[in-house]
Amino acid sequence: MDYVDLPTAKTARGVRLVVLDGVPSPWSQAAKGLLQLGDIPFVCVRSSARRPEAWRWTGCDNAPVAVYDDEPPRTGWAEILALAQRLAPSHTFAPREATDRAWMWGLCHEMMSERGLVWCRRLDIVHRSLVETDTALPRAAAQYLGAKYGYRGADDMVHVRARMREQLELLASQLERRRSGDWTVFADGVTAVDIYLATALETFLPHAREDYSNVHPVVHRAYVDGDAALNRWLREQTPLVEHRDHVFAHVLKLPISL
Ligand SMILES: N[C@@H](CCC(=O)N[C@@H](CS)C(=O)NCC(=O)O)C(=O)O
Repeated sequence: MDYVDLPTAKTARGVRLVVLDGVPSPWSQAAKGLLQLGDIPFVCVRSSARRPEAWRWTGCDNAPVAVYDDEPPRTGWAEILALAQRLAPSHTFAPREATDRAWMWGLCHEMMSERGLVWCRRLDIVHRSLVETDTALPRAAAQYLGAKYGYRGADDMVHVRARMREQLELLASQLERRRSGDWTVFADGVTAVDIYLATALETFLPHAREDYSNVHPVVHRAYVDGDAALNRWLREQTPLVEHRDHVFAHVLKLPISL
């Protein structure tokens, strides 16, 4: 996977993926993982609120965004996954059996969509940074993310955190019940849910600091910081942790790429 500057990306063909600069955001990391999984050639362009030139190109003020040839930019995780499916039809990004497939899309939605697991985790980090601890994100960054992604204060956080716990329990129980006979969630091999799940868990139980050599220590610490009881429970969820390690061994690779 190559990182290119914006003028190079604009004149290239194929998939250009605008990704978040400096932060291993689960949306951007998963989009790269899906394209790698399908052996789809692509280049990445870094972007952020401090480097918004690529956002002006895509017309979307966040990342990832996938631009394929002259087609309209794809700005949502589900659209990006559908593009990967189209460009690598021989790879099974979603189970072949319809009930499993519907279930997989549902699990992905519970992680990636608005108020999905990683959205809730972002609000959790914002709340921790603004109200509960001085070791998370700098105040200005937390205020920016909070205003942009629907932070509504302490009362709402009770619901957000309950939902986050419920979503983690759902994913853990899905792994317990899996029938694949292998480490993947479904019997069809590595599907999109495996990639999303590993990148989501990384925001709660990140790999060691050495594996985050490209990442600002503040971001790693924000991922490490969390509710003590939830983190204790998560560390006991061996199938979740082992699943994440398999995905990194087979697809995503360490150190974290940015
Ligand atoms: N619509 C996107 C949402 C992605 C998203 O929430 N991106 C955030 C990740 S933290 C982002 O780019 N944040 C940086 C910013 O808003 O400045 C998707 O579904 O892929």
